[in-house]
Amino acid sequence: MKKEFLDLGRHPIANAFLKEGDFDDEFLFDLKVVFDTELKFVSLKNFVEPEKIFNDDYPYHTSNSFPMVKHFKDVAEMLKKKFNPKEVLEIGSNDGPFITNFDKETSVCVEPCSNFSLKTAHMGYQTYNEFWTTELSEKIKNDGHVDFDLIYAANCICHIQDLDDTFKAVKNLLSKDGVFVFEDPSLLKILERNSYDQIYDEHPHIFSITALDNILKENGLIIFRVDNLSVHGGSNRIYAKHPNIPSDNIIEYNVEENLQREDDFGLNEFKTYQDFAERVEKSKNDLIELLTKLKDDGKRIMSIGATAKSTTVFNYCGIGTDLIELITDTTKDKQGMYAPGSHIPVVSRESVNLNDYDYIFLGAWNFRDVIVDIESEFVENGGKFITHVPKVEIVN
Ligand code: JHZ
Repeated sequence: MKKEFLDLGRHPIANAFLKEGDFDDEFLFDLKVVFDTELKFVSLKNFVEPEKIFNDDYPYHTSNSFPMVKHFKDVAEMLKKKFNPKEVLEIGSNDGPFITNFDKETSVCVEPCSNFSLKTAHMGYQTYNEFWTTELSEKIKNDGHVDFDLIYAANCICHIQDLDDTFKAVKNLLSKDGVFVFEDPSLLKILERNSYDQIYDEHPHIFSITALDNILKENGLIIFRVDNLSVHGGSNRIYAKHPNIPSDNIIEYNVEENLQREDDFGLNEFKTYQDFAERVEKSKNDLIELLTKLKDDGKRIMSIGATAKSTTVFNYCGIGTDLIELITDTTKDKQGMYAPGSHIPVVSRESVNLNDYDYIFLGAWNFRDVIVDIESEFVENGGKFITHVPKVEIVN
């Protein structure tokens, strides 16, 4: 049974940046969140058609979140060492920061956004410009790729609505003792840190290990290891395989530890989600109060990082140019555009003199240390940052 616990109001597509003339035609939907009391699973109540989100204009280039390039290089090295995979498949390869660490001849990419699939194809990787489905897995098989020793996906599986089909497709292409490794934001971390801004159209599901354990088992795969990661404000890397492989039947203790930690926090209880909803509302009120007060005191506020997350914050809190004048972002495809829903202009970092501003809201709070470090001159000149995670506060 699915029970609703959070209503964040009307929202646009989190990465659908707009040109000025397009404001009136903006697509909006009700962003509500439900808890499945049987599978212990958190999902959006209303899914948005994937083609509306992941298309040729999709602007999130993983490589622009530049600390992530090192992250994916490190993951690739670790996986090579640990599993020595011969054939590798990446689902949701984006602009290639993971797959480029593997041989072109033995690697395959799947990527529905053609701006990215063309990129990895140009680099020489066989790339399927399609959504991940069992149908596609059959096609890949028919093309001669029978088995993959490593199937990897980062910030992608929680973007797919039909998880049964997703895991069936994985099972179809995973070699007998192959590993399926995927990382996505952690539900536990979101609840602990009150980072409700991980909730948006691109994330139809928000994963706990508990829910994944249930769903993967139902689809004939088992989790044998979990890594807790700090990226994206707290993510989990799940390692799954076919069950009953005699050569390696060990389920590492950290799976049980993670399940226990989630149970101890209350992830299996509906009340925990109701409490979270109350904290989310408080965060909204605190942020509006702080920004309004600063503005009334004549302060100027901008934001760094035109993130999907900040689309949720600005639309849920009703923040527009009255409170935040502009957003800088390193992504060329976002620059010169307007943020979804809030219509705050997005510009390049180079076009702004930060010293004209008193406060910077951290739209990319997950890169707080990197950004504060890069913008040390702003801090030396008395500028301050604002974050809302884990609570609304002025930092530095
Ligand atoms: P970042 C995206 O979410 C969408 P977002 C997606 N759904 C998902 O799951 C996660 O990623 C993983 C810019 N930037 O990574 C670059 C600066 O301007 O937090 C990016 O546009 N200056 C796939 O959008 C944005 O901020 C900087 O110094 O919430 C960061 O986006 C740095 C470091 C980044 O993901």
